[in-house]
Amino acid sequence: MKTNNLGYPRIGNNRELKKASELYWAGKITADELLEVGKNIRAANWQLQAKAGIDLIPSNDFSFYDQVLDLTLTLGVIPNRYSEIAKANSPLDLYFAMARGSQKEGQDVVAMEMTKWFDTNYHYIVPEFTKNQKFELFSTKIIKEFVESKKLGITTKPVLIGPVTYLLLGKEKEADFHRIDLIEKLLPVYFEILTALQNEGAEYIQLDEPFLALNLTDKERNAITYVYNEINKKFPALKIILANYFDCFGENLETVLALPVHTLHLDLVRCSSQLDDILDSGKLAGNVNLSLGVVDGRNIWKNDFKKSLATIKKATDALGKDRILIAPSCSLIHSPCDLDLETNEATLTPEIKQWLAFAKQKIEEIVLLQNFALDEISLVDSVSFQQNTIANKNRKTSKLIHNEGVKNRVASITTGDDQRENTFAKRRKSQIDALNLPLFPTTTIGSFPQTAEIRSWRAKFKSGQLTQQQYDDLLQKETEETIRFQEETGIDVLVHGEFERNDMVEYFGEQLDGFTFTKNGWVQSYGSRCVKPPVIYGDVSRPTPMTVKWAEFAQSLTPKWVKGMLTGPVTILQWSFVRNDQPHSETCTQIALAIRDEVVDLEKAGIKIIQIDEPAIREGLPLRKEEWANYLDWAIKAFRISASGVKDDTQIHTHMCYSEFNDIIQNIADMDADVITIECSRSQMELLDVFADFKYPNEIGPGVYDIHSPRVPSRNEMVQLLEKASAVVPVDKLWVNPDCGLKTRHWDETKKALIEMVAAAQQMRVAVENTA
Ligand code: THG
Ligand code: ZN
Repeated sequence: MKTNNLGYPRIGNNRELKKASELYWAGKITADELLEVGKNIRAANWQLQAKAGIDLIPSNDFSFYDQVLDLTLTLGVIPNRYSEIAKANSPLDLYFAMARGSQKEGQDVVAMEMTKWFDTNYHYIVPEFTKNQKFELFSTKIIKEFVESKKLGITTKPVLIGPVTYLLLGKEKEADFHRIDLIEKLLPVYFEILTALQNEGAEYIQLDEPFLALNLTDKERNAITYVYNEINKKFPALKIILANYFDCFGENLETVLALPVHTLHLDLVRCSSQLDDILDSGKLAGNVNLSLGVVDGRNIWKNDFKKSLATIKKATDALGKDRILIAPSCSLIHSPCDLDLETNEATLTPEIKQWLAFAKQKIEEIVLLQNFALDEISLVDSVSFQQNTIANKNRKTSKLIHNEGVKNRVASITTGDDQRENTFAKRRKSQIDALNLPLFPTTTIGSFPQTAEIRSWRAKFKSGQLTQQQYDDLLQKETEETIRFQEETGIDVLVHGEFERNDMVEYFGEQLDGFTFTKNGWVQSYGSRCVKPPVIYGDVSRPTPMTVKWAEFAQSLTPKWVKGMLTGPVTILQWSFVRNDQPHSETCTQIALAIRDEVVDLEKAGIKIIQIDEPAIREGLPLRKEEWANYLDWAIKAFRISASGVKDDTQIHTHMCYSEFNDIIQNIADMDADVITIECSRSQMELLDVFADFKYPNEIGPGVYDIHSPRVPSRNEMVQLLEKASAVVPVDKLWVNPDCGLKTRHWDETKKALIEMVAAAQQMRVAVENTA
């Protein structure tokens, strides 16, 4: 029996990688200094796992930006628009230009698209394929990192995304072909990589194929069979671990069971029935091992040893101990680094802390489970086992968790609670009269730059160096300046800027009962950007209004409309660590009621336009289609409950990013928001076609520029995008806004871009008036 880890967080215990990357991009440290930070993190991670007793320690799980982009560079899948940059720069700078775009003289190029990694809050850079796509071994990162680990005396298990999943993660940039057809051209480069690794002494290779958790076409499934048979033919001695995670194999199981691989990894957290399915099928070949993903890689709850040991026993009874590996359910990049760093008992009480495990603790759990399963430590004598049993029992019975008032309110929701009083057509008339907005109304998604200065105020306030009054004064000044900037720029619907907020989910979590939060529980979201998800441990309620004070203050400064800004229930749920002792639907409904109260309070305070962001609705969609209807039913209902307490002439907006809407457009329409703003610019308004084809009934603001890149767009680019949009959406239903919030941008870029954006909207108004 071996212990097997699938991936370890690469951001560093104190976000060293984030800090170094951002310094490098700002020109403040050299490439060598950045590379050194990466090397130190890798060494620390390998050594931690080796010391803990992990047998199969991953390498190539490190990345300076994203593991999919790493593979894109490895395979030489470099879109043509970067060819000048490739000639003139180091591979590292080429890599960052692909991730972030570039605005250097003569190298003005947009970034590659970014999208959600399955149903997580991690984002990857989308590979772009052409019909005659060539593949070549362009970067040898994976081989170098393997050699680097060997030099430290640790023979690691290189990890890479499998060829089928790699192709499916990408998109076609030309018509008339499907990317899966590239498989035969792609495979030889994988062979080159495997050959090099084998020559360097690699014994195990982990190939991640999480697309096996999705509904595949026959062609895609056949590609799996083809790939793993070819690999086995060429590399009979390599021990291939085929990793699937985030859901069951489903109807792909039969295909998977016929594959000549060394080990299958199962996510038994997301799909607890998988082990029985495999054992009962009797179709597992006698030489295939199982890696049991029993420790949740995506949540922060302590493992339940009793339960895991029962699962492990079932597997060892059937297959023998030698054929079993103990593992986390998926890579630990979705977990924060180390619970030991949470030393502030005021934020995370000892009672709650005893229920939790972060990446380092999960590694320890995996080794303990192995020891228990091998009878190397007797359960009765083990303090760790006793503590684990007690912690899990305490959590079930804790008074912190249950609130009868909340449970009763959820139980008494009736039909009508999730419906606005009148139809959109009726509401629209009232809103046109009440709001008096021009054609192509301009707005932003909510946040304005969170400068280092603002973050430093918050840090000082939290550590007691600033009083509440001093902190509020600083924030008020910043808010007022932002209102003035928007007025001067001619934006129609203003926002207050969200300077009081750390993160759009964390901020609400901090104010809601049933939530707690960490000091250092960072998880990578994309590139250098991290989030610190709140922990939902109990029944959720809103003790007092959360945003009304700031919305009211901002509205008092200006005669223009100021939008109230809230995060929706599904997104709060999706971007938190959620309790696993009741259905997500129940928790989500509790949050929806809290947000509903806030919406009603904003309306009472005179706020006429209220945005309830739901960027995570799409990512929460189950991976397997069979489960979609149930999810969409409760998720859409939760949004509607949050939005339906207001009068006709209060305008409800929502916002979504990186979403593929094709398959859920009906459900998005069912949300019945008066206005939806969506990410659109990186895909050149491609996304909007779905809304157009569907004849989406309500108003839409397709993002006209990409805020994830520091590049400032030109007025013309935005006019062109708006013209594209006008061709498919009635002009009186179009809004003009950036793709997303501006909190990651600097003020100079933001100002330039918004001035251009307003000019673009004005140009569109003139054009429409001239044709009228
Ligand atoms: N919050 C949360 N999840 C998200 C987003 C968010 N997922 C999708 C999308 N937005 C991802 N984008 C971002 C954008 C900015 C940041 C994180 C994710 C960000 N993080 C700060 C950083 O890394 O410097 C840290 C935040 C802080 O200082 O409090 O800016 O918006 N939950
Ligand atoms: Zn967004």
